[in-house]
Amino acid sequence: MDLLMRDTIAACATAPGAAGIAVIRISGPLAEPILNKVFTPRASAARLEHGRLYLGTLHAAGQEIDECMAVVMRAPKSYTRQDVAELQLHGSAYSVNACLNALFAAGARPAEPGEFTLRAYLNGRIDLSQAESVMALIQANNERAGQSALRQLNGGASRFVGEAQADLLSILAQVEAAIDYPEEVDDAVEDAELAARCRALADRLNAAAQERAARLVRDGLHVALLGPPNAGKSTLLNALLGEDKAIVTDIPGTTRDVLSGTFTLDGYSVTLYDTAGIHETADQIERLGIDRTYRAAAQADAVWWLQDAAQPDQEPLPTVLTGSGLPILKVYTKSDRLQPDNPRPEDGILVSAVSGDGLDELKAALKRMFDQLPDTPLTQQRHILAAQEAAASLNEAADALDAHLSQEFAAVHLHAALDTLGQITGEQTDERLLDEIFSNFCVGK
Ligand SMILES: Nc1nc2c(ncn2[C@@H]2O[C@H](COP(=O)(O)OP(=O)(O)OP(=O)(O)O)[C@@H](O)[C@H]2O)c(=O)[nH]1
Ligand SMILES: [Mg+2]
Repeated sequence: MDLLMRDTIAACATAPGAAGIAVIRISGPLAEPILNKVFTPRASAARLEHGRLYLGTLHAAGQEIDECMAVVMRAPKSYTRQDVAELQLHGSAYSVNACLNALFAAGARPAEPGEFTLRAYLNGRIDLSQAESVMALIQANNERAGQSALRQLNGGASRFVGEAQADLLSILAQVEAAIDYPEEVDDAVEDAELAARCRALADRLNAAAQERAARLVRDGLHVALLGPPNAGKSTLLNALLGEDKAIVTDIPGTTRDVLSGTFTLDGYSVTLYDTAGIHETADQIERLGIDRTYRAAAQADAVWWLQDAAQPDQEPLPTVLTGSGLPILKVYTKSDRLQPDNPRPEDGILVSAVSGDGLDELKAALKRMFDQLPDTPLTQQRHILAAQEAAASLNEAADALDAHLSQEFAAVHLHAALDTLGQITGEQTDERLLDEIFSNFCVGK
């Protein structure tokens, strides 16, 4: 990993494949001279103006490659805070490769994944949590995930961490004052008060580190559709997805493999898993399918137990499910086939994938799961783990204070908490961590 940033790097920032345009980025001290070697603006200009788009030609070794647009953004007013040049050319593999080769021949080197954003971070334009939010924003596939990444890009996580650090520093100052001037403080009163402040801050960090909420915002809700064969699992999956995804027949045991599909509800993404019907069977393939059903359930956030409303107790709800702690919703299917004198099940939702009855109720049940989610300032796994670790150190500091050990013990734990919080925004970091974070980026970002 290049932390010195003396090289000039170049990469295609748009996705590969035929497209209207592709954007190629160049960043580094030689960005402008390298651009000038491959690009000639149509209107002659002594020097390209900052931030202005020029139409011109792209050429290499005397041969024209493409007609394109180019812009120069001079340091520090650029994404990386270095000199940056961008080319917009036609999005063909030919144009992009020819352009990149021309840039490399002119002195640029290929950028590593995330290297532009790494430079923005190293130059202090954004902190580490903001750099990670760039990646989250690129990967967001639903409104909630996008909005949460944007809040983080605007410094949401950094602000929260900054406030926690300020609080922690004020506790630490008091602890260190007690170490330095023991004669001036009443130890017992002071210890109890400091311990309470440590615990309150630990609680705040733990409340912000809601793994489940963060994952649901990022990846959406995962619901496994389980039930006896022919209950109508595949039909319901198709109805909710609005597409003919799973095979439906009146033969029990149609579905063998787990099949999934995703739809968007109220800005959140919901992934449904259609599974093999659960029952006693000697059929080897079906048995393997049922094993997969249980594995899908174990990884889901909730299970819908589907049964034919006309014969609800055909297969008992498996005890492994009831004992799993997963939220289970009973769904009674094929309501369109119920006769007026049939009893209506009351401990679940009655639906018909054929008439569409009850589907809104199912969606409302999903929305309720989202509505219960707390609004958390931390949405990335790495930040959540760091916040939990800092909270644990704070509680250890509080324990030491409560036990009236020398305040130096508390100070050690408080310093550890401070370091851990600093990892979120990147004040405390090492090359390994940066490597791990930025290697997950795409090239060109
Ligand atoms: N009338 C009516 N028939 C339905 C409804 N849902 C499913 N069916 C029928 O019930 C039969 C079984 O449906 P599937 O969706 O294949 O059931 P499954 O639970 O996926 O079954 P397996 O994959 O075998 O476990 C098919 O003939 C469907 O057309 C419904 O809401 N109303
Ligand atoms: Mg099926």
